[in-house]
Amino acid sequence: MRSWTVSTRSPEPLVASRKVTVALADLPLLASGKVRELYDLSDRLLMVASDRISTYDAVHPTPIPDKGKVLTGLSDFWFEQTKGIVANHLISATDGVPQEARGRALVVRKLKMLPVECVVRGYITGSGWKDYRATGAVSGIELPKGLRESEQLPEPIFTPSTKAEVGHDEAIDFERAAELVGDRGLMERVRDISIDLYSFAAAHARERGVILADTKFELGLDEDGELVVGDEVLTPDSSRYWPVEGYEVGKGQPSFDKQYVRDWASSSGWDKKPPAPEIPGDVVAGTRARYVEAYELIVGEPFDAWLQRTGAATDSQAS
Ligand code: PZK
Repeated sequence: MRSWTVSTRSPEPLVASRKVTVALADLPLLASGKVRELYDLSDRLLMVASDRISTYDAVHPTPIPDKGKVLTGLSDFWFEQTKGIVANHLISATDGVPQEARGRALVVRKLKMLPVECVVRGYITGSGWKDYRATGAVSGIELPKGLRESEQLPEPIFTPSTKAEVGHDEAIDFERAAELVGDRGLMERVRDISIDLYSFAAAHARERGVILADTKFELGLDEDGELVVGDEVLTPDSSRYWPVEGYEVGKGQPSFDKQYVRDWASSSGWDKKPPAPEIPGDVVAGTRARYVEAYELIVGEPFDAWLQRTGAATDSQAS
């Protein structure tokens, strides 16, 4: 009896490989959020960040040029910086990314996502401030009395929430999060990893003149059952970044990226209910500059380096 060895994975391709143009429009859309889309690449996913911006939970009809590329570049940077803390879902910002999406998209691994949002707060603000004022606690964690709005907490706290399909995520305590995940030991690891990620990023940001007030992670399990951080990480859309300059306890802080839009919106007469209005050109330009500034401060290189590295179309390629 002869036995045959059949190689299913030859070390070299039998024919020269060629670039296959994949159009975004031809990919199956797996999920879409207010400002991003997730496409199915069969064994992987393509996460695409748009230039859309939301304020007061409403998406404006006016895009902010390059916002999606800035957020994707920041996410890529943080994935690289934090891979020693926890594995992440990033595969590539180039291989498998369609030309039209270069710079604004990442090819990522498919995960089994945990059914909770992993929020970490280093400062008391937003819904955390609201809950603290009402109850003295956030997500079941009792906080010191007498905290003032935007004050730094004695240590970062893990304040999970549920993933709401529509409307706002609901704050839950650790025990409820453990129930939803179905494994208390796993949830303890998720909490500790989330706090480590926040602490690392907050220290990095603070050295560059930016306060990372809070952030939200989404973790999942890979095919080997290993914990992996997915989604976008430590972007201005998943985090509150405040400029150190002008930081003042006792009041709400201006957002690093969206404050021009919020200030303009507040003075525009808009009732802050959908539909959101068009944003004037000068406000768009100022906001784009803030996003690019955030990238350059945090990553420490020109934003153009990201565009070059990913083969993103530049103005000179416009047709
Ligand atoms: C996944 N979302 C949220 C919704 C988005 C993102 N690596 C992964 N594996 C499986 N599922 C997801 C991920 C990630 N990340 C993430 N929904 C599913 C979401 C809409 C648009 F870009």
